[in-house]
Amino acid sequence: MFNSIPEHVPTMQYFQRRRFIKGVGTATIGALAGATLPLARRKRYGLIPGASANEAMPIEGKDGLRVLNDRPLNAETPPHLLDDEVTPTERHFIRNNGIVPQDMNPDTWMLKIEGLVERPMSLSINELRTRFEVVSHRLVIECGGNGRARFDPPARGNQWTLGAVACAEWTGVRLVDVLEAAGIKDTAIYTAHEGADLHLSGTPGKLPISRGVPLAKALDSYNLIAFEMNGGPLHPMNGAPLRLVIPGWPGSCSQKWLTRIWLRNIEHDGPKMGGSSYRVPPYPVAPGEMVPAENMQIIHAMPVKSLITRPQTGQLVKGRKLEVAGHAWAGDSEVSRVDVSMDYGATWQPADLAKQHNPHAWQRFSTHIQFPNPGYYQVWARATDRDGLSQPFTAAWNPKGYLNNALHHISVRAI
Ligand SMILES: Nc1nc2c(c(=O)[nH]1)N[C@H]1C(S)=C(S)[C@@H](COP(=O)(O)O)O[C@H]1N2
Ligand SMILES: [Mo]
Repeated sequence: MFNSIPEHVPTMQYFQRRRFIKGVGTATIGALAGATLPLARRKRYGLIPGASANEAMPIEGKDGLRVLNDRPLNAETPPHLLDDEVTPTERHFIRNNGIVPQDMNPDTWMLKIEGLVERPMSLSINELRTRFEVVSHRLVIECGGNGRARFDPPARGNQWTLGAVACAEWTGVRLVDVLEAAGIKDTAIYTAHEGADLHLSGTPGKLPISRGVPLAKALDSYNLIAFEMNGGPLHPMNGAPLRLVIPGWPGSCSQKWLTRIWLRNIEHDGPKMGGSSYRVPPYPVAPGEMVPAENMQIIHAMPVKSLITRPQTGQLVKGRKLEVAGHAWAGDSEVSRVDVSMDYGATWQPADLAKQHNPHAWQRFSTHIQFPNPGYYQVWARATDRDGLSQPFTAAWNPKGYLNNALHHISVRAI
């Protein structure tokens, strides 16, 4: 049995009222044509019914996302639509592992804080708002599998290219404040996160994903229990009405539809914590090499990376001068420089790089390029973090295709 999108989930009109939608006609067609999806299924996963194949397959409240999979719904944002410093809600990617919950009512939503705490708590969203300081931060969420499509031999899973990343402004309370109010016991070493979505099998009580982080990471004051996204409600597909945002680490740590956090005295062993999920070999392996699951290690911070968001690849450049811009980010660290090349890395020129708006926000880079001759060029960008680590030309292959932070480039023709 699958759940349908319930009545009280914010509707299309709701998003239009809030100007979250720029018009469904501007959305691009995904890998799947709208016509190939049965109506009931489209509705169930938040896709707008009635979209014809030659128009688009828009997702309610989203604009221009490319759908990779509709069950569960997974959709990424093309780089040129990620040009904003703060990613608009309608352009925040979607990565679902299970069946989205039926009930997303913020008035009745409860969050439990349990496990190795002195005072277990059960809190409504209103209690979170009134008992704790409410803060807003711009925070990067990037799926650990972003870039998977570029691995050879291919790795199984959603074939994300570049767009499973976003930096929205999230509002909520600090995870650390809530944990401290509950009283962290000395024996606690790891968090465990649970949400209200259901395993794809539909088995009651079976979770599709439940991840956690070591206590030291959980205490980072930029982790939020968030109830607002860009000053509005969370999009239903981004975890409404309550989610964790654990920036800098794989997006999977940021539990959506958050119902329970419990503290444990072991590394959390929930679904997608073991085997090859969000884990990589601790030593270099050859492309395609078998790695025993017990050798794999949990991914911690995401590596330094950049994305060119302006211009869109394929641009015709008149006058041979081009402004190139984008964002760079570096897990728990900070980006200290971005360089750009138009000759396949033979020479590099430094780009202007903005300071972090707050820790864990991505940083804007921009520069002007002067092409010496008319012709075809690839423009490459390379970010370096404050420890001197740069993006590689090729990311190390690993069985599930995680952590692909290889250099991004666009192609242009100068005339
Ligand atoms: N409850 C729940 N939380 C979840 C997921 C999920 O399937 N269920 N997916 C995770 C993964 S793998 C990622 S990358 C992020 C994506 O967040 P987004 O869909 O808001 O972009 O949510 C994480 N939180
Ligand atoms: Mo993810």
